[in-house]
Amino acid sequence: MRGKTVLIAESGGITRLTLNRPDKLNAFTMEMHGELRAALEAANASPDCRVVVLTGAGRAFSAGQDLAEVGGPTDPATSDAGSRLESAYNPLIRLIASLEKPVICAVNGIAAGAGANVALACDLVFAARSASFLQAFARIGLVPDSGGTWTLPRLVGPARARGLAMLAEPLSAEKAEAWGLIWKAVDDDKLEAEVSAVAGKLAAAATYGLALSKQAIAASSTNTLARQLDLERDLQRLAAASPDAREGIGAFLEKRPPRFTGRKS
Ligand code: T3D
Repeated sequence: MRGKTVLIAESGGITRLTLNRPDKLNAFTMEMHGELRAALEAANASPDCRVVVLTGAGRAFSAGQDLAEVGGPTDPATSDAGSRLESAYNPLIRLIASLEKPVICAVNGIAAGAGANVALACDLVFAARSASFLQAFARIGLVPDSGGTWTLPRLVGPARARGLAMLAEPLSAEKAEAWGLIWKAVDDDKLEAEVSAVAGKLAAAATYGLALSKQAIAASSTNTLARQLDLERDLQRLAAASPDAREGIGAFLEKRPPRFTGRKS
C-alpha cells in the first residue's frame, strides 16, 4: 500500500512505515502527520500487525517540522506553533508511547528537531552509524518539543540533555548508543537486515505481554516503588491469563519452542 508521504508495507506481522519526502529530508507536513497517525492507528487495531518499524526514505530519517509550512509570524493561519504541537506532534508521541505493539525506529540518516524526538519516542531505536541526532530547535530559537524535554533527561541525564538542547550539535549514532539514548548503532549496510531480524523476532513474540511491559516501564517514570509493585501485580495477572503465557509456560515444560499468537484472550 502506498500513501503519498508515508509508505506502508505489511508482511509477516511487520508493518513498515517509511516517511517519504526524501527531497525535503522527510520534514513533517500536516499531510504527513495525518497519514502517519492513520497508519499507526490501523496497525494498532490490526491483529495481523505484531510490530511496527518506522524509518525514512533517502538520506535522512526526518528533519522535523517542515519550516516552509510554518509560515511567518504575520500569517495567523500558520504561525501558532502551539496548536501544531497540540493537534499533530503531541497526539503522535502519545500514540507511539501507548501503541500496544512494539515500535522499532530505524534511523537511516539525520534525525533533526521533532524528527529526532519522534525517533526517540519509539521503543527500540536502531541507527545507521552515519546517522546523527540533532536537537535543532535552539538554532531557530525554539524549544525541544515532541517529548524531547521529557525523554532526553530520562535517557541521558539533565546535564547531557541541556547540552544537546542548548548547543544543538549533532550527536553521532555511536555516541547516542554509548550515552544510552538509543538501543544500537549499526553499520549502514547492515541496518535494514538487523532491523528486519529484530522485527521478525518481535513479530513472533507474545505481543500482549510486550504491550503490558511497555505500559509498566512508561508508568515507572512517575510511580513510587510501592505503586509500581502494585502495577506489576495487576499487569502480571493480565499477562498470566493470556493465551501466550499459557503457551509459553506449556512450551517450556514440554521443552519445545513456543508458538505465540499475540492475542490478549
Ligand atoms: O512551529 C512548529 O511547528 C513547532 C514545531 C517544531 C518542530 C520542529 O521540528 S522545529 C525544528 C525544525 N527542523 C530544523 O530546524 C532542521 C532544519 N534542517 C536542517 O538544519 C538541515 O537540513 C539538516 C541539518 C537537517 C541537514 O542539512 P543538510 O545540509 O544535509 O541538508 P539541507 O541542504 O539543509 O536540506 C536538504 C533539503 O531539505 C533542502 O531543500 P532544497 O534546498 O534542496 O529544496 C532543505 O531546505 C530541505 N529541508 C531540510 N530540513 C527542512 C527542509 N525543508 C523544510 N523544513 C525542514 N525542516
